[in-house]
Amino acid sequence: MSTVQKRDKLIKQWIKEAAESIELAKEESLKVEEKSARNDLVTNMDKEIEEELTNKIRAEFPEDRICGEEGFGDDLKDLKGTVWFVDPIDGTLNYVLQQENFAVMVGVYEDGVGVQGYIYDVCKDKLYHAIKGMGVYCNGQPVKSPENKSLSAGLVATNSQLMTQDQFAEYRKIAGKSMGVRMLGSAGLEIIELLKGNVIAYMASKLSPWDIAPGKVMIEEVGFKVSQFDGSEVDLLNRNKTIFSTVKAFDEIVTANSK
Ligand code: 2AM
Ligand code: CA
Ligand code: CA
Ligand code: CA
Repeated sequence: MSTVQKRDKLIKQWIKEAAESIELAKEESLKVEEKSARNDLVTNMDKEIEEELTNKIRAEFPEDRICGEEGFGDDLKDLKGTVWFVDPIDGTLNYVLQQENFAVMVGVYEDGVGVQGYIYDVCKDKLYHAIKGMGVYCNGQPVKSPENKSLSAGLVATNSQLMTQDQFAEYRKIAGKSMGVRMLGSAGLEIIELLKGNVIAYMASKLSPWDIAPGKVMIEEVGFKVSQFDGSEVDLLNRNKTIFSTVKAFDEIVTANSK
């Protein structure tokens, strides 16, 4: 079995185990803390799942390094070798307020190149994954490639800050050229919407490496684009203003932005 195949089997198993922990925790009361703001939350489950995942990765792949949201990973200064990106619960605010619309996400990169990406919609029991060069799958079934639609032909997904902060007024104009705006509150699930062809772009003002890395593998696998707002490459060591989109909409969004 190749290393990629071994990782694939284990990641799928570990993600399902994480979901089981989340299911079991439904019976207990969540411990919720604020991070950078009153709407930036972390729960005991975010921490427990990241700790479990990082322990499992380290036991099987001791040479690899980990970039995780809740601090159980390594302090990365570069992307050399094999790097795992772990977001234990993507959409924590949804997890706390809605008990749905959140995902467990894992990405694996080799020397900065995305090799494997996994996004598990826990409540819908849908595990999306991509292995570079092998297509995108949902629960093991190939996902049909989404259509390359233009900005004016589809819906645009975004995050709350783009809608509420004046510094992003330009993006509201771009969204205004689309058929309409949609917002789910989970970067991973927005990326799945793009893969399914339900939206033609997802624009978010402040995404971290673990928000971007798993979905980037999938979006690039279907030939779509991932970049910073100005069209430059995303930096997986820092936060990014990020666009995920069809090729047609990408050109329109970046051109509108550089005017
Ligand atoms: P999280 O739930 O893992 O923190 C919400 O718009 C989306 O943006 C979620 O995917 C969320 O991931 C992500 N996000 C990134 N930075 C955030 C922040 N500072 N506060 C809230 N959500 C953030
Ligand atoms: Ca968070
Ligand atoms: Ca996240
Ligand atoms: Ca998270």
